[in-house]
Amino acid sequence: MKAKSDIGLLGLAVMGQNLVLNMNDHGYTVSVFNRTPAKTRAFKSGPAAGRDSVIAAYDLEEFVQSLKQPRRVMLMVKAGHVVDNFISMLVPLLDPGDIIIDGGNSHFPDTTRRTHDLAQKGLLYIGTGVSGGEEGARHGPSIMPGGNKKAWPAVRDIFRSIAAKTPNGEPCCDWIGPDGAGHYVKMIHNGIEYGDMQLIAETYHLLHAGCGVSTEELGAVFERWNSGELESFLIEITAEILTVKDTDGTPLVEHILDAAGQKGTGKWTGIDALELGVPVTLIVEAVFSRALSSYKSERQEASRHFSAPNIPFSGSRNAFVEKVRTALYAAKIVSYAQGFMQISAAAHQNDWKLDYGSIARMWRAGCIIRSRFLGEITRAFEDNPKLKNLLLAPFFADAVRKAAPAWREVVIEAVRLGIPVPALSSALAFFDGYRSETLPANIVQAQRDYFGAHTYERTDHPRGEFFHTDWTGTGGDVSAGSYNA
Ligand code: 2AM
Repeated sequence: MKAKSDIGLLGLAVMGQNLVLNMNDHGYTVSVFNRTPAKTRAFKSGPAAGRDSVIAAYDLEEFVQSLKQPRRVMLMVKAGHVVDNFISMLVPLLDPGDIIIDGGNSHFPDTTRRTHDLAQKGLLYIGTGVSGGEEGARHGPSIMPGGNKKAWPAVRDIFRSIAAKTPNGEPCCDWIGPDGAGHYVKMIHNGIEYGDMQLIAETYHLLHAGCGVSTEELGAVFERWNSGELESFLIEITAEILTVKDTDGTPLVEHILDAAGQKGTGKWTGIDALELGVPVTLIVEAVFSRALSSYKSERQEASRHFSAPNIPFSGSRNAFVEKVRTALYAAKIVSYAQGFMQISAAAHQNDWKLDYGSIARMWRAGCIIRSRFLGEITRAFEDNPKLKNLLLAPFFADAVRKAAPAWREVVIEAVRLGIPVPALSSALAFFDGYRSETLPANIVQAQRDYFGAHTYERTDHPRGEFFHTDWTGTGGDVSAGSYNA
């Protein structure tokens, strides 16, 4: 067969199928292959029917041979060993300079390993985050590629043409960085998504269960919020979700069991944050909130032992709704500030040079966390590429300063009513910690030195000088080794 396809896509689950159709819509000839041939057949005669430039292959060698050189093979298969298996089957069929792209939800250390292993074999590897679900894949996802930069010129045009576009028309796809940087940024995206979802859920809970605002009214509230600074895909779909009725005419959400599932990218973000020592409290709270929700039967039992404080909400509901909106906005700023702190720490650790403004631009459209707010984040990093923390950017500093009083009131009210707001309140605790010149870590250091001779630094001596005290008069003056977390 004469090689004629611009790219080959391997893995025809719905994301893979939709990416093929999207690429084909943009003028690219695409070869397709799937482990189960029946799915390839069904795709070719179904969604891809009538598309001569979608070429079905039923043999891996035939698939590879159908591609123009340098060959571009994109894997859209289950993350984990399936990716490694396909890579090892592809390697003997490819030539030096050919490119393998993994567009699945791979864990970034795997992508780093594969990039290096394949470079040794003369092959170029890209691990790319693809976000936006089925709809995004079909009509414009956010694409976050990283790995071997030598491969970028060969895939740049395809990726940027199929990617979502910002309101200014810029593609939500650019080169992220080496190794697993693309999958890393996708992982943080998913972690932030957990945080955003949890924050929205908390505002719903507080206003509904705490203040008695009906689900229908809340649908209208979220719709209103979506026309302001909170404008985002997640607020938009929440507004819509709240209006959907069950067969009996009552809101469907009120019949959905309150036990949240998770696939693991939020957990990866949390584990990585702990490894790096970055206080990404909000994402971790969101992961733990899902975990706590899954203790449904135990919670039912506990609810019989402990009742909520019997203090009804008093005050103006409308005014409180606006305060909750403000609190949500402030907490969201903290969440993104934490997410970028984590990306920055990883960049430092791995020696990646990342463009934070460009990352925010890639999330501006196409993906689940797309929002108006991300445009401001891009602007903040463009105004000051050396920005230490998003919270210190004038725009966000000003926004948080203005929001803080309402945010505090909301958390106080939630605590008073007994409505859990772990993300809203931990974001506030983080903010108060971050803005405090003095924290009680002196006590922690004294305790560590007392029981373990871990030493401490002094406020009246230069950093790096360590002291040990014989606190009880009975210890020695030998100190233990220490490190700063
Ligand atoms: P399938 O259609 O043959 O199941 C998403 O699940 C994609 O990954 C599908 O294309 C699926 O192929 C593929 N996949 C999942 N597990 C696989 C495995 N163990 N080996 C090969 N392909 C697999």
